[in-house]
Amino acid sequence: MATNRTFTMIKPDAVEKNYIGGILDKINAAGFRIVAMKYTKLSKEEAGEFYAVHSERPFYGELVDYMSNGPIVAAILEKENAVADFRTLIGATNPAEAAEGTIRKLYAESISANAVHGSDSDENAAIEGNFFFSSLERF
Ligand code: IDP
Repeated sequence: MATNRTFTMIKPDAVEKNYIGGILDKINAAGFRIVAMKYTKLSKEEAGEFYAVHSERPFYGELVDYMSNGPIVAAILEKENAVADFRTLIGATNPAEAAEGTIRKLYAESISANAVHGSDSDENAAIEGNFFFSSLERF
């Protein structure tokens, strides 16, 4: 059964370009409620652990370097059908293929520096939210 929560990060490229406000605006306007949020920076080890599922992919090293290169915003979002609706809101992994009006179309610069993360399943949303937030930090 679908849960009503997903997990997102505003990635280092978007934080660097001062897109935090614009991206949060799109998230709220699409009907998501922010139930946990923090501004933080991943170490290389933490980024490697977060993306361990991709460790066999050819871009893993590049991804870990990029995600530990600068601060990020991590958040848990709530809305009915959160995982699927948020994937629609952010658009395709490659911004060149992302639909008009999606966050990646508006704010991403490349397939690797693609502005935002969005969980791809309810199970991963729970795992990823727990990676960043304790039960005391979500409302
Ligand atoms: P997703 O973030 O849209 O779910 P995934 O395939 O799960 O896409 O990949 C995770 C992340 O790895 C992407 O968001 C992107 O930052 C990076 N990535 C994916 N494919 C490539 C690639 O071909 N080259 C470089 N980085 C990539």
